[in-house]
Amino acid sequence: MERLILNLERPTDEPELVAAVTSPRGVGGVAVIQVAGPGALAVTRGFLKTPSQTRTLDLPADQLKLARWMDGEEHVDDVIVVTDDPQADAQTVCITTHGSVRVVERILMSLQSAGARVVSTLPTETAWADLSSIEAAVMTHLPRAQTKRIALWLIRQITELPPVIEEAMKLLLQGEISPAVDRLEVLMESYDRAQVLLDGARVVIVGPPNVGKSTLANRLFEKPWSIESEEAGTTRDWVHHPIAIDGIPIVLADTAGLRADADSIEEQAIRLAQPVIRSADVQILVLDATGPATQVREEWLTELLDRRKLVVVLNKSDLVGPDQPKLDVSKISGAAPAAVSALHGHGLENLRRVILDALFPQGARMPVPCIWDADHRRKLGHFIGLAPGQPAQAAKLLSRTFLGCRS
Ligand SMILES: Nc1nc2c(ncn2[C@@H]2O[C@H](COP(=O)(O)OP(=O)(O)O)[C@@H](O)[C@H]2O)c(=O)[nH]1
Ligand SMILES: [Mg+2]
Repeated sequence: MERLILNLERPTDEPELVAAVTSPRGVGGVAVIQVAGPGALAVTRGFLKTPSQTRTLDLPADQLKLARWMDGEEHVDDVIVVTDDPQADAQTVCITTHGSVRVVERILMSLQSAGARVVSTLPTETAWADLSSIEAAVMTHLPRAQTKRIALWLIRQITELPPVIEEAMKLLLQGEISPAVDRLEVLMESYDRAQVLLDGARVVIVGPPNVGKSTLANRLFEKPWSIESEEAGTTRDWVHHPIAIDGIPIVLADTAGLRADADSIEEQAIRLAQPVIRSADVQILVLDATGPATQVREEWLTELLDRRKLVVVLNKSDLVGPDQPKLDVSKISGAAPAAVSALHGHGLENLRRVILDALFPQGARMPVPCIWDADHRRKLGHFIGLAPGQPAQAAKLLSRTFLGCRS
């Protein structure tokens, strides 16, 4: 069986034939695949027949055509195709298919077998030739937006980014290098935040067995996706799903309880979860509010958890009487723990706020203006390097990259 290989990196700067799904991921009624680069039209046409299958399809510029996607004898799907300029060396061909994951994958496999490299997003320079570079970068990354708020934030960059670039250019031309560089560096720093907003922040729930991690995860998932049980050691794999808090996309993962006397399957689950826990943007450590302070093991704090991204949750707070002493977690975290009852759904609004505060400890949550495109970041870094020695050249390149129309 042929396999679809998704390339996330661009190895060369040479123009090349690439294909990408440019509609949002997931199951939808339709999906859009774009093929761009040298020979895009010829390669795509090799798979297209007229609906009656009698001949290969004629594709004039900018005309939508209904066609049959044939891979050898296999009728994969009926699709709608449009291309920009059939006479150009490189074209962009847009294929609208049915949304089934299998149909999309099958068409990508056809294209891959004909020499196209399948990538996660089209390189900005091969797509959207009639748009400005900033508009093209918005269009390229828009399918990554998982919430309406993120889509609107990205679209706002079209109007908010040019004034800062213009201001930096003006400063450069006036010889005010340092303030110009400061402005550009603020943009550079916004890149990592933009990736978190576009891909979803990674938040993981950890803690000892039976403290209510899965019950809490299900509350935050708003679906019973993780098994809750009185029996310790029930969660034997890590379960993750996308959620949104205040329009911020998050991939939330529930993990197996951390304990030393786990059986072999559980032990594997704990081991598999470790990289997920370590690389998370926020770690929610769930503890049993009625349990002893010894439920937290010293080695988690030294080996697994990171105090800078830790949120401590005292669950089962419904079982703590008003006169009972509170579990002291001051040794684990400087911040006050969030008291919740996952079972009864208490304290969740506060917890959601605490999670966002931990995700974005400083600066604007959704920076405007910002840089989100890898190519823009690379070029901006280069221009910052040029600024002290060749400010006029840096200003010219800034203008060409960010302000001009590309065709
Ligand atoms: N009283 C009370 N029980 C809870 C709460 N959260 C979870 N539980 C119970 O604790 C047990 C273990 O829950 P589970 O979510 O499976 O814990 P996990 O092993 O940490 O994932 C189950 O019987 C839950 O119903 C809570 O807030 N209050
Ligand atoms: Mg569990």
